[in-house]
Amino acid sequence: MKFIQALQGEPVWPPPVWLMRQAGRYLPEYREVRAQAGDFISLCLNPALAAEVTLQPIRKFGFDAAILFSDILILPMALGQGLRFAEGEGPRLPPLENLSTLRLERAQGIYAPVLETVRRVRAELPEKTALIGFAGGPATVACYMLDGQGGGDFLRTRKLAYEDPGFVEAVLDILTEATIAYLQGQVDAGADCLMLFESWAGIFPATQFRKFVINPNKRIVSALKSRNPGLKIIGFPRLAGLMLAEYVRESGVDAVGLDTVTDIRAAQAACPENTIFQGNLDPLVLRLGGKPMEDATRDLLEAVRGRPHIFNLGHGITPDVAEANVARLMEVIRAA
Ligand code: 1CP
Repeated sequence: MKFIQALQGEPVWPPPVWLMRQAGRYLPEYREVRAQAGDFISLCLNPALAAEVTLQPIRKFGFDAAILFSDILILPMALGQGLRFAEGEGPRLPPLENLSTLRLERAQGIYAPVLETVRRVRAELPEKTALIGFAGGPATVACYMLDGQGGGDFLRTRKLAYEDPGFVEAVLDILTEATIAYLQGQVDAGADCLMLFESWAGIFPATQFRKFVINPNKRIVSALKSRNPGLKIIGFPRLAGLMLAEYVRESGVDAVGLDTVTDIRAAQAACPENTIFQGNLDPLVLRLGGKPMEDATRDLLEAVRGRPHIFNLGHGITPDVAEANVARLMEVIRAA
């Protein structure tokens, strides 16, 4: 697997590639299965359909890795928090008031279908294609649990971080334990490596970033690595800014996803010598295609030549992307 070789530090060339949200609404075959499933949560909890949409982009574009089709909010749902996806608006949860709502011991039974999806996908994937299991980072998942919706403001979470840090830390503790068990379940079911999505890491000031982002990520990484020798874990502390290097040093992740705004050369200079990066093409150039996409892709390839790297976007692919642009992107990378 080229993807795992790169994570082991081999400068595989051209670099292995996958795209965040590679299964999704830009694909007509995804929209068809999504309609068949009814709603998004039913799709996530239907192993046959979730496995199908995980495999669709691999068949069409030959990415080097598949990512389990699920969502970071399946875990809080499994812990007992209500969850629905408002059409066109994203997730809604009843903002968490009380820890006693959360039931760690019941979660496994509720997310069991997701682990079955992992088993099915691994059985059907080509041997050379890696399967990425994932969870949200505890801080990011807590943002949705405490505010009840996404978008990036998370005012209640940010206020609680000052006014009732004990409550926030107790939520993070529960999430950290639950995430370790959930990700271990994915490894046991056949995931070849793992990714932790800390998509909202960048909303916290430095002292809170250390407590709420770095510490829980470090606990998850060390628990999983000690139980699974050789397991590779990718972190994605989005919008971490100058906290990126500390995150990489302290968390113990093997590779780090870069968001769109981060200059990869600056990240290379700031992080430890052997850091492996994943990213970070602007999702907008994938939508634009043509010269903007090809120039930006070649620039990024130039910046990573001779190093182990995992080619990806800086954030998820948007539903308005033309499939032909994705196919062309693959040609440009493979011709590097
Ligand atoms: O209408 C639809 O079909 C639902 C759109 C959708 C999809 C395709 C959502 C709702 N989630 C997903 C799948 C998903 N989410 C995957 C699957 C695999 C793949 O990448 O192909 C993954 C890994 C995620 C992870 C996820 N969910 C993150 C972290 C990555 C990121 O985008 O930063 C986050 C923040 C979520 C929450 C979420 N789920 C869905 C939406 C629209 C959102 C974001 C809400 C917000 O704006 O805050």
